Amino acid sequence: MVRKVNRPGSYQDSGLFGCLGVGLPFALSAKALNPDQTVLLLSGDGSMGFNFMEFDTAIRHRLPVIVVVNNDLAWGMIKHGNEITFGKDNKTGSELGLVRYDRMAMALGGYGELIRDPADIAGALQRAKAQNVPSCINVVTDTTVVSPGTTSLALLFLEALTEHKA
Ligand SMILES: Cc1ncc(C[n+]2csc(CCOP(=O)(O)OP(=O)(O)O)c2C)c(N)n1
Repeated sequence: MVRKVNRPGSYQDSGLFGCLGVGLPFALSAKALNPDQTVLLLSGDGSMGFNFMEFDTAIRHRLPVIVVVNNDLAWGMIKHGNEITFGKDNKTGSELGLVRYDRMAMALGGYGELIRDPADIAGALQRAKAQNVPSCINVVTDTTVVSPGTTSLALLFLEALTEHKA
């Protein structure tokens, strides 16, 4: 994949292996380098759990990034991939329940909101920006939506599995 970088110091890459959890550390370095710009991180709920304590780093270093969690209550890619490959009942260990990252942000001294209605997202973002502290907008999303990337990967895997069995 070719990516266009518009100016020096404006691109971060975690490498080839889809390294979950890099979002928050990357957002902090982006904010440290660009203090006058708004830095917004979009993260999965599972990914958020990897390095959430970096929220404390954000508070200590006064790096007011805004984190939006797409909270589908699961390791979504794994859950949906397993359902496609092994059938609807096979989602062992991939459901996370509702983790209150918004409250965790507040407990550390940041700002947080739990959002269930998409109509409330814009207002929450404005409030987070006005607070000017690290913020977490925890958005509960539709747990049934499957990413097209997940579907194609799972179908490839299923094909390989079927060929192996044949
Ligand atoms: C460090 C690391 N561990 C495990 C994986 C395997 N993995 C790929 S996608 C995924 C689930 C991600 O869940 P979430 O962040 O909630 O995003 P969603 O798929 O629900 O959008 C996992 C565990 C990975 N890519 N990187």
